[in-house]
Amino acid sequence: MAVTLEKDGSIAVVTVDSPPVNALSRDLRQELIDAAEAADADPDIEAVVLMGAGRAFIAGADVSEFDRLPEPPHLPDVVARIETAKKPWIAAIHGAALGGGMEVALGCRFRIAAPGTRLGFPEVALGVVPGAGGTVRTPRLVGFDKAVALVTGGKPVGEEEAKAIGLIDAIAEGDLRQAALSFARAALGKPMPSPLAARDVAAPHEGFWVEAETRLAKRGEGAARLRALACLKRAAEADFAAAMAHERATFLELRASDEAAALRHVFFAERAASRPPELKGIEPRPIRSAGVVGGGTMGAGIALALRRTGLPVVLLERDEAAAARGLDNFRDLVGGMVKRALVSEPEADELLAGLSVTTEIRALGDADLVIEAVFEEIGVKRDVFARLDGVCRPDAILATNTSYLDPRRIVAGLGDPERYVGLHFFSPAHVMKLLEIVPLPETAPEVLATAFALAARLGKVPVKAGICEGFIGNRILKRYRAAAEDLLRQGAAIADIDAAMRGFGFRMGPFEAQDMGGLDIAYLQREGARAAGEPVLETLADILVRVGRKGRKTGAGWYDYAESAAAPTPSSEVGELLAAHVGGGPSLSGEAIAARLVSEMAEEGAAILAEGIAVAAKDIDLVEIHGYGFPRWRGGPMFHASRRGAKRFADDLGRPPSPALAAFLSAG
Ligand code: T1G
Repeated sequence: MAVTLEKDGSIAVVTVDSPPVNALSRDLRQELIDAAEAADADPDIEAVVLMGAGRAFIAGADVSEFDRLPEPPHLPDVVARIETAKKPWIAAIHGAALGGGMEVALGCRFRIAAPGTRLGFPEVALGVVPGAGGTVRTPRLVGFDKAVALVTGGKPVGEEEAKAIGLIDAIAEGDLRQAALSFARAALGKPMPSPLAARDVAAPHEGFWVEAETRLAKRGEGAARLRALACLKRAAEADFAAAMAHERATFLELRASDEAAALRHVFFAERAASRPPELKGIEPRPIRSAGVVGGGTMGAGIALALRRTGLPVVLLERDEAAAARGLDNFRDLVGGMVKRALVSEPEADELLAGLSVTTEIRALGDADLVIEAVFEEIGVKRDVFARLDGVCRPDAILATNTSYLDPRRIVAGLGDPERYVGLHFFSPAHVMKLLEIVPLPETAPEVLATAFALAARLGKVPVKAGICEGFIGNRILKRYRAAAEDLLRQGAAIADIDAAMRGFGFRMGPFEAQDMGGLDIAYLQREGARAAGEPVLETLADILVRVGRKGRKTGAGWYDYAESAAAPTPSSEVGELLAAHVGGGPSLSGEAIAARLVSEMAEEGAAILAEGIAVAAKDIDLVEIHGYGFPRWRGGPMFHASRRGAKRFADDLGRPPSPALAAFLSAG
């Protein structure tokens, strides 16, 4: 039994206990209805307090049921049964009341929440809309302005804000159960508010919906947000029953959509990635202090990411001038967060107070973890680790932030190999969620477990990557860029390729992204490899860098960035520079361009999977979504490929897929 009913005097306490988060599975929905029947049938019961056991009140519908047809009792019926119960129900909320959990709470006559509770409607993040009255009851409680923000924004609110907007009636002081029992007893002595279904709602001002729709359309993140707005609009125009019917039809339609399937795929992939099965039961080491070597953009970003978790950080640079620059870099990043109101001034002061910048490596002697983020050159990195070995505690974990070098070469022949690990952050490191964790063959399991625990503490999405050039993300990026240049060679225009990828859902296309980051970074890597005797093909980007076209920072890259121009402009110089290399191939539509480039990414992903560099296809999807801007609502290149299926791949690629990709596609 996941739902129990016990009595405290004349108040029934109905407790939902379905670990891990009381998701509203079919059985749980039936047991809630049974509890409402039992409470109504018991003449001694005057009111019902509804609580959740464990970490959350109710986390929402059971998302794992969404790949199957909906089974009765359906959640709207459960909510209606609670709402029409003879005895008033009081939702006693802790942890989280999200989606269907919030909708159940809206079916209750009152809502009381404990401090630290998150309440809201994350459905749009799953590609659906609330499906059990969220878009119809919420405006009746908090008005349309707040309801639109809650439902289309998808971001939960805390108990203070929930109380302020009227989503809850009270914040529990002390023990939630006792507070709810007292609240229930007090409520019985007062006039009972009408159920939300019976309340009218004032329509919003003229122009409200157009403004909201314009704002949401700019986000361009799939269809769910705009469809949720349409449900709220219906709730303003139609009666309760008609609005509920519209909402339910929209929910059922979206629940079956590719976008919702993609977002569910990512939802579960993120959770699986944070808990690799091979680390189950392995205790991470405690991290109470950290060091970062290198105060450049990456090092300062990593230091800030660590500081934001409250860790004291020692930032080491080679000399006073570099140390001063490192501190300035850190200050600039913190200042940027203050400007964006992500941290307050006092928090900014605290972030700075916990950072000490030094040129003395022995200052790292007591750090539990040290992350190297110096210049991407093997000799420079080896020197850093040789020195760290001499001063750090034997149980300190030493990590390299290298983005494509082989960590084994960096630390070969140095100290205890079990303590090294690759932690590849993405710039800006205090913002980007992806963290590629690259174990060496000798990395100790608890060192790896500590890396994953650190990722969770940093709020990052960790993905374990094997060792190859570029690990997972940069290896696919290299393939993506080469494929984009191939399309150039075949005659496609730079601006058309970028537009096609923005149309697919990327914030930027491959060429504008290179201009943003700088063409010279990859160019230097290629030149380094060529100098080391590796057979590295000439790229079209090489031609541009050699004439100084390094991107935005030089005012010219794949595009021209004239001061006067409002936006980057296609460059005639680039046309001349590349004229000898681009031919008049068949022109491709935007869809065909996107299909081609995403397929090339998927083909590289299939090779990465076949080589064991990635443990699972879903990990590759997480890397692309959280590290490279692949649209989340497309699910990632591997998910997208598996949904497109093998038969369309020959067309997309313009050639038969590789054996690895064909094998991946046939595995289904
Ligand atoms: N359904 C199924 N499983 C879920 C789940 C859910 N809603 N939420 C979490 N899990 C699993 C998760 O996969 C993981 O499994 C474990 O629980 C712990 O999750 C009709 C249509 C509540 C804030 O979107 O935000 O209601 O990996 O690691 O960090 O209108 O879980 O252990 O096997 O995230 O403590 C709307 C999603 C659904 C909330 C807790 N609800 N969940 O965080 O644990 S749609 C949501 C969360 C809906 C209605 C609509 C978080 C949490 P495993 P976790 P956590």
